[in-house]
Formats: sequence, C-alpha cells, structure tokens
Amino acid sequence: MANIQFPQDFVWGTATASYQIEGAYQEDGRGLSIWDTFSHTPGNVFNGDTGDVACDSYHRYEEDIALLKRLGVKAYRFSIAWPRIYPQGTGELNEKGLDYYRRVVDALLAAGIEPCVTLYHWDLPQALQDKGGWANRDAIAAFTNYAETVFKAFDGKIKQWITFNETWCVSFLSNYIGAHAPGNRDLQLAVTIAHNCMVAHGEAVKKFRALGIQGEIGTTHNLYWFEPYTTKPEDVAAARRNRAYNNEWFMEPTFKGTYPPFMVDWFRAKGAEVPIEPGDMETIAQPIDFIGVNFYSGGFGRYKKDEGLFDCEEVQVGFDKTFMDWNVYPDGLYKVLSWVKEEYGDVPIYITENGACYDDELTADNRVHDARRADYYKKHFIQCHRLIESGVPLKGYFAWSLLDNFEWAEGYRKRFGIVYTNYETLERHPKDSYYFIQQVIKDNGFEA
Ligand code: PNW
Repeated sequence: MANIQFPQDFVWGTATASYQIEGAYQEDGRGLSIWDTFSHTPGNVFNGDTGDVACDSYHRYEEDIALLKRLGVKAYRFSIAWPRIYPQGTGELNEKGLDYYRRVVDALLAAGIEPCVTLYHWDLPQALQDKGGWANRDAIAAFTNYAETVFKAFDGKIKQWITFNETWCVSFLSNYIGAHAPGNRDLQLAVTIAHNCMVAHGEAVKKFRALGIQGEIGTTHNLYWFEPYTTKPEDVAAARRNRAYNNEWFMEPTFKGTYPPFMVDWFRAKGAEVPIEPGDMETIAQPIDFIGVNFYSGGFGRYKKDEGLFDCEEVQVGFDKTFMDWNVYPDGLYKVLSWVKEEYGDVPIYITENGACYDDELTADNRVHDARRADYYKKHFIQCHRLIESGVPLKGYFAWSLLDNFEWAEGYRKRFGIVYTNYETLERHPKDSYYFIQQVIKDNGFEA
C-alpha cells in the first residue's frame, strides 16, 4: 500500500464532444456537419446510429453540469460545434448557437468548474466539405474566422482552448482508413488534410495572440506507444514507423516545424507528398502554452512485408483488452509522456482524454458495477503520479468520458462513460467508476 498524493493544483476533469452528446441536430439554426451526412448514410455507423439525439445534452446540460459538480471536477472539456456558430462554415453568424454555449459556460462557472474548450472535435460544416473540406486551403481561413468569433465571445470566461482534437483521426482515420467522416480512402488526401489542419491550428494560435485573448491555447494529439517486439533493426524500424504515424508526424511539426524525414520518404514511396507552402511550417510551430494528449493504448510490432501502410504487424503479447479490443497498457502512458518531455522539453501536458470502454450492464436499481473501468482508471492514475514524481510537467487529467455517448463509427453500443446513459429514457446513472473518481478527487489521491 502506497499513499498516492497529487499536487494541490492538479486539474481533475472529464471530457465530451459536441456531436457525441448534444443531439438537437436541427435546432436553433444549426447547420449540418459531415457527421450528420456520414451517420445518415447506411453502412457507416454500427446499427445505423446517428447523433440526432445523442445524450440530448443540448437540452439536458444542466443535469450534466450537476453531475460534474457532484463529481468534484475542477474542469470540464467539451467542444463547440462549428455548424451551430456558422451553419455554412463561413458567412452568416448564428447567435442562437453562441447562446447555447453561453448558457453552458455560465452554468459551469456558476458551479465553480473551468471550461476547457475544443474548437474542432470533428463536426466540420457540410457546406465546407462540399467545397473540398480540409483538403481545400480555404477551410483554414474559415476555421480562423470561426475561432476568432468564439475567442471574442468567451474571452475572460474560457481560459483553456484546444484548437484541434486528434489531427490523426481527422486526417488518416477519416481520409485514408475511411472509418470516420467523410470516409475517404486516399493517402494523398489524408497527408494533405493533416497538413492543412496543422496550419489551421497555427493560424488560430496566431489569431489568439494577436487578439490578446486571456488564458492558454494548445492542441490535442492522440499519442500511442508502439514498441518493437525484438531488437532486430527491421523490427525497430517498422515499430518506429508505426509510432511515428500517430506521434512524430504531428508532434514534430507542432514543436519543431519539421516533418520526420524517414516518414516523408515513406509516404513519398507510397505516392503521397506533403503540400507545404512557404511559411506553413513556421505557422504550425507557433509556440503553444500546453500540449493535450489523448492516450488510450499501445502495443508491440515487428516487420512484416506488405502488412498495413508501414510493413509492420502487431504482435499480441497478452494484454488485457477493453471492449474496443484496445490493449490496456498503463505503462505506455508513462513511456509516452516521458518521451514527450525528453523530445519536446518542459511544455505543460494535459491528458485531455483517457478512459475505457466496457460492456456495462445497468442493474435493476440503476447501478453499474464497472469494476474493470475503475481499475483502468486507477492504473492510469498511478502512472500519472509516477510521471509527476519523475519531473514530467503533467498538469491535469480529463477522463473520457463524462457520459456514455455516440461513439462515432461504433454508434451507441460502445460505452466509455463514467455515467451510464439510458438511451431510451435519456436518464443518466453514475457508474461505480464515477464514485471511484469522486473519491480520488476528494482526497486528491488514493491508496494504491
Ligand atoms: C477519440 N481509433 O477517438 C476521440 O477523441 C473521442 O471522441 C472518442 O470518443 C474516444 O477517443 C474513444 O474512441 C478515437 O480508431 C476514435 O484509433 C478512434 C480511434 C482513435 C481515437
């Protein structure tokens, strides 16, 4: 038994995203997003689920905030839906969309909870997609304009801003693998979109600074800890490519203004070039105040000719798996954040997502005994503490997610919440993991 104590100013929070929880997809002038189109197209989302209603947080946000308050969190990470603010992406502003977030932000502040806002958590206005989406550089100016509007509307109230959530998902998962909206399968498109999104991030940061907005701004990358299964050079190189796909491809431009050359060569050999225009790399590498990291998993890989994009196959080494079939690898969190500090220096780090999906069952008395999820959290909290002890500037932790919600291509069957959502009644029921985290926050630590 060890007594684990977190620093006084450690920020405990939970996270959600607009399309996954809000519903009300046609209300108060909201425009359509690529996720409306994608989810309404048969074959894209499990069971044909859509975010039309989701958790109905658009109408039930007060209940959600009451749950946050009871949980005891200092901060809540949520995202603003661009198509609520600019239904066409650019042009006419929709005040009613801003009003919804004004209500949410005011209610959070009244509850003593700091809002942490993501500007882009995947709901691109469909009107922009119709003009080529992120592959069209016009999207960069549209994004910067949208960012400027919300910066000004919430200056002094929202003090922590994240430009993009998981640029890897926006680019490769959505445009090369095709699993997420808009569902393309084209490597060149994915490479272009990753680049344009990073430029858009940089432009938004420049705008933030130019306007003198209070608070801090950063971006969130989903990092994965991929290690070679053996020390054979070909295995090391293969695992390195697979890791760089999630990590270095995004972290190097963000912090150093360069792309990793071995990856540039690899993509070139596959026929894809990064469309860099003069000034882009400087824009991308604007200094940021913190880096958000979403961490879920990791694994081991070895060389296998023609396996996937990188000649790398994953080796199963007996990890516990979540219901997403993702490896539970808490040590990977320690390793990846230690690597961030080693490689990119003392930039403050927030874990902006970490959590687990299990096949929860609601008992007759509306409880969910999700011991495995609580255990997942505990194991990752231990690593957070280890990181802080070792001098990594980890400032906060946001559990994904406050609520079971629309899990993208997996629809509603995959539950990540610490609160159970009954999709028939839309009632919320805190799970055992919620009470576990509540106690951890209360004590700012736990006995491990
Ligand atoms: C992240 N993958 O998504 C997102 O930021 C959340 O919105 C999401 O609900 C959460 O993680 C859980 O999935 C990902 O297939 C979705 O590699 C899929 C992948 C990675 C991240």
